Amino acid sequence: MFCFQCEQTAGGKGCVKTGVCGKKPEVAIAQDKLTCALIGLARAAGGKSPGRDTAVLMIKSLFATVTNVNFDEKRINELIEEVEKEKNRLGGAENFNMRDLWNGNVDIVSFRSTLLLGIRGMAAYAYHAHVLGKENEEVMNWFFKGMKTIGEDHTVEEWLDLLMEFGNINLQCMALLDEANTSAYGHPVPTKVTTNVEKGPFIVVSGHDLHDLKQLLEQTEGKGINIYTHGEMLPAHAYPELKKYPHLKGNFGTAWQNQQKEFDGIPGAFLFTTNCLMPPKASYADRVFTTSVVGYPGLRHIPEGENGVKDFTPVIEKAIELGGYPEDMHFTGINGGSVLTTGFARNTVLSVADKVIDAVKSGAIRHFFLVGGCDGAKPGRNYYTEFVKKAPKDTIILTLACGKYRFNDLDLGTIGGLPRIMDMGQCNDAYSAIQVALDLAKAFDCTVNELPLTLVLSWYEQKAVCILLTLLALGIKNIYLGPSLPAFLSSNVLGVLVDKFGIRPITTPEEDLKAILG
Ligand code: FSO
Ligand code: SF4
Repeated sequence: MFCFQCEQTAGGKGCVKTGVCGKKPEVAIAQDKLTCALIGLARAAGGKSPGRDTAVLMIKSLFATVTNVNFDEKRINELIEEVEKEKNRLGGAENFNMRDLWNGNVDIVSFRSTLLLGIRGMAAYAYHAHVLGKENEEVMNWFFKGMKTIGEDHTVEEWLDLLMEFGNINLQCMALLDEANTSAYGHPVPTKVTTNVEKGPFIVVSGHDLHDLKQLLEQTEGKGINIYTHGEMLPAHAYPELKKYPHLKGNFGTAWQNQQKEFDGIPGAFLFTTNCLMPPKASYADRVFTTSVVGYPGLRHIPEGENGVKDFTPVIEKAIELGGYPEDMHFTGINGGSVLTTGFARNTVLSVADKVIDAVKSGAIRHFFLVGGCDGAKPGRNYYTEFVKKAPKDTIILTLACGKYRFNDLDLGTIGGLPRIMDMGQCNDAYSAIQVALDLAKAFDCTVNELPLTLVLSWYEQKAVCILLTLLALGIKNIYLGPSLPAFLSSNVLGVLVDKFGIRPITTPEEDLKAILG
């Protein structure tokens, strides 16, 4: 096997014996085979979507190769079979040669991998939008164009153009998902979320799929079962159409990499709607359920029925059987706080834009930091906690995705009524952050690069790759990136990104703050 798609890849180079994430070699090989078959499918389709069902198969299959999503060889093989069948229906084409996927000229492999991994990330977002009934032809077409092009030769300039074109398409895809989420559940509003768990049966919902959460909330209504969010599901509490359910009680646990410790011995059921699933320990595997593209051998899977309707009865029965805690339990975030605030998506922030602009003009707000991205297990990720703690009192921290669990239980006070930490949502809500930055730039009559704003990003998996490419396509410069740089960037490709965009690896919070604030 060979896999270097995520930040925790073995030795910072590549997983070759088995995945650090728990992915077995046979699964990695099946995922490569699936990828090569998808290139074949894109070829057979002539580099554009031949229709809705084929496009959904494309995005579902790509999503199944994202880190911590599907560990089930059988399910990957089923997808390969479906893809082959569809490819032949379209007249057939050669698959990409598996040997060439990660081998060859290092710079070409680097460009190819960067585009492929970005496409995998975007597939997750397109899939979430699709389950809410939102699809965009241009985005769907680009999956086929992108996958076809991955199997072809290009010059360095062409690869760079493709990456920028992809970044712009991913912006459209994130816009689509934003529209899907807000039209289904309303615009997020600032919401305080407890980390405590009440007595009685409960279900913890993880991942990014709001539609699954909504269905579960409906099916548990009035049954005496409480629902808690986990990880990237936290921002769900802020959507009016989800927060209206009184049994959506709070948030359980911290970021994904702590699940094996935090789930151990818990008397509740767990539902994984998307990444990030870790191999479950025997002590709690009986209460973990997967749905959608998520899979793990031996875990119970909730399939999709007619029109996307799911029957969560097995999860509900498990929660009732386990019974929950006999009394209310007190839990905290990693800094000891027990209240998390979320819901500062674009609508909320832009509704107080005048206040923000005045505060910047008067000097009350000196700088904004977007400290966002994924969390992970490496000790170096403490940088982000320290960075936020050490950021001067006249600065605001915008955040999104699961990296915020490093600091979202801190109370850093307010500036002119605005909280100093504002959680904009999930990783896909990078779209919200982009809209806020673009609007502020308009108000100040400057470019985003001229705003008193610095992006300090943490990456882990492929959704972070597609977001980064979108930021670069928008011309955003001088992004700080950590905790380590992607193994799939060769030194030449990295050199190009550094020259063109001023991307810089994080150093220490003190040094970086000094460099940014002068
Ligand atoms: Fe985290 Fe996992 Fe949202 Fe990622 S849960 S690491 S960027 O999948 O997707 O933030
Ligand atoms: Fe290794 Fe990451 Fe690939 Fe898992 S997803 S096999 S940890 S590089």
